[in-house]
Amino acid sequence: SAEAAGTESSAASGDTVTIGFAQVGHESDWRTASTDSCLSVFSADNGYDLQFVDCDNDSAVQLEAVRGFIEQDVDYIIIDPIVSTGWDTVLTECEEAGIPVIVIDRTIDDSDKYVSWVGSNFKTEGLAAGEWLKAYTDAKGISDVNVLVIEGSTGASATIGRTDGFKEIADANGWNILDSQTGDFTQAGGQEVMESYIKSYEGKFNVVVCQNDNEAFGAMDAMKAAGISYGVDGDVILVSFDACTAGLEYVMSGDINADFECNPLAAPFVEEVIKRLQAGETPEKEVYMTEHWFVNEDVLSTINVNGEDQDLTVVTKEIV
Ligand code: GYE
Repeated sequence: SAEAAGTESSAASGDTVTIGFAQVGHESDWRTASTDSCLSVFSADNGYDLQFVDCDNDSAVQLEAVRGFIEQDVDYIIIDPIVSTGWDTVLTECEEAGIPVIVIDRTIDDSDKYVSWVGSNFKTEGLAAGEWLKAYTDAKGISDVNVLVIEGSTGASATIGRTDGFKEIADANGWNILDSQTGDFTQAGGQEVMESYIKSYEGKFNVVVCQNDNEAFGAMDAMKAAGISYGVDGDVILVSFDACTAGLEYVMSGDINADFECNPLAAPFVEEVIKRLQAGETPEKEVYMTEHWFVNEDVLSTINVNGEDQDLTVVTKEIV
């Protein structure tokens, strides 16, 4: 396009910076927050021309979007990789075109042909959920721990990390993971998986771990419909990840026992990376964002994760 043709000199001279962003999709509240953050930081008012593509959780669409950005000769490409593999070829194409790639949120396993990654440590989130559950069940005198896991989208590094971290603690403590199936990070997926779990395991489980809040909302609907109580006053301990606003409200009401935050607001950090590149500097290869862990009950104030004591934030009154 005419606009794209002018980008090389305009970026250098401080005029409009053109960015292509290949977003995962629109599956969750977390995703909406991530998209909103990018749209507001990389706005026309701030001097950006943002080409935004919602890839609808389809890896083929995402690769095509990146190739489209190369064709438009954008100044920078931002990718939130739906899956962690299959990236080396297209990232080589970006490199050959001289377009710096910034990866956000989910990670890439099979290539390091990007300048920076900004996101969270998903394995630490999974470990934290496990350490919290260990301390909580100990404190409550629950020795028989029977867990159902509702996983995120298959092949996503967020799913892989949360699964690995939690499983490490589960194995170390001899917990019984009855089943672990994908709910695709959606509310409908969480509900569907929970409905089928209830058919197979009713009366046999006392913990449900959902790998994001939207799945937890769906799981709550399924348990409610089946007359199964959950949360701080219920029979089933409910653990979630993301800590989006609605998730925290459920922590506050006691429906979700513990929620492990994943920060969706990467865009300001990405802008820093871009500013450094614009200035001819080398940005950090990895940027980790700060996160908190939220619980309803004051049973524990800290948990030890990766050898360090970390605070838990108790949410019993409006803090969101
Ligand atoms: O947890 C989930 C979203 O990649 C960390 O994707 C992200 C995950 C997030 O759909 O809600």
